[in-house]
Amino acid sequence: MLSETEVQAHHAAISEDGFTILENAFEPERAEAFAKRIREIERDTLRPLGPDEKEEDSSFFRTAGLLRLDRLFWDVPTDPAVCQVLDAVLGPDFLLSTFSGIDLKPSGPTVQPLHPDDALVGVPRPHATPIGCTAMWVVTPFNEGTGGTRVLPGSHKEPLDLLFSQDQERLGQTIQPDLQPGTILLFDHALFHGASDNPSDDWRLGLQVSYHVGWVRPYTNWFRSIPIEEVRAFPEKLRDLLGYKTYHGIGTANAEPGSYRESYTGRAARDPRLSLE
Ligand SMILES: O=C(O)CCC(=O)C(=O)O
Repeated sequence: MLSETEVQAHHAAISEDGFTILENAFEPERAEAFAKRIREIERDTLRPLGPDEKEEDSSFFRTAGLLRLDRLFWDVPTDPAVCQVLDAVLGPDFLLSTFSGIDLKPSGPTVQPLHPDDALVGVPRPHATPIGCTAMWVVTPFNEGTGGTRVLPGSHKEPLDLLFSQDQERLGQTIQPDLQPGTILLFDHALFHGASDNPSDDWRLGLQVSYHVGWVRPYTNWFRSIPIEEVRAFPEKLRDLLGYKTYHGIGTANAEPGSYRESYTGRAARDPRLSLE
């Protein structure tokens, strides 16, 4: 647990810089256990390449469905220190938005463009209050030599246009913190950030744990209140309204747990609708 002073310091850093770093947030032994288990899942579940797909088309393996795949991951989203800071930043009853492993391939020019995680949230920047935060759990070393996450301090308060501008001076202020396994990088979704090239010979693994404010939700929880057997009989448009569809292709419609390839240059095609088979 963090002291009240520590919570306030992390909250102030997120407000001011858009991110904070929780050092020694989890034991190196846990990092090793996460790495071992994710690599096993990758080996056992990685989706085969499609007919027109090449291995080099992908930048990393994403492992989704961790909560169903192993109890080992159950106490990741509920980490007490992260939740203390999120209570302060996002307010009560924040929700888990997504949770997956990101295993960046070695020796690859895979640089991911800087981006905010809430680009499709249709409210003006800077947001009056943060809408979501991502906790990046550092499982293997993150630094310039391994493709560690880059962040542009203070960019959560700047317009989206900055990303498309030629303002090399401002964009050049992007930093790539040197983070040891056991560290958590916690940032406002509005912050410009991104993975980087991984010039090393090793895979770079992080757990991406993303949350959003509690008020981003339908008033009625349709997934709980209407059994899936009944949803199957509904017309497609009605199912879409209940949430069985992505938003502009964003959001994982396919809830299948396991590992799949993703590319930073061309996002892997996702089903716009959840299969109700
Ligand atoms: O893997 C990273 O370092 C960052 C990943 C990221 O920002 C994303 O997938 O949106």
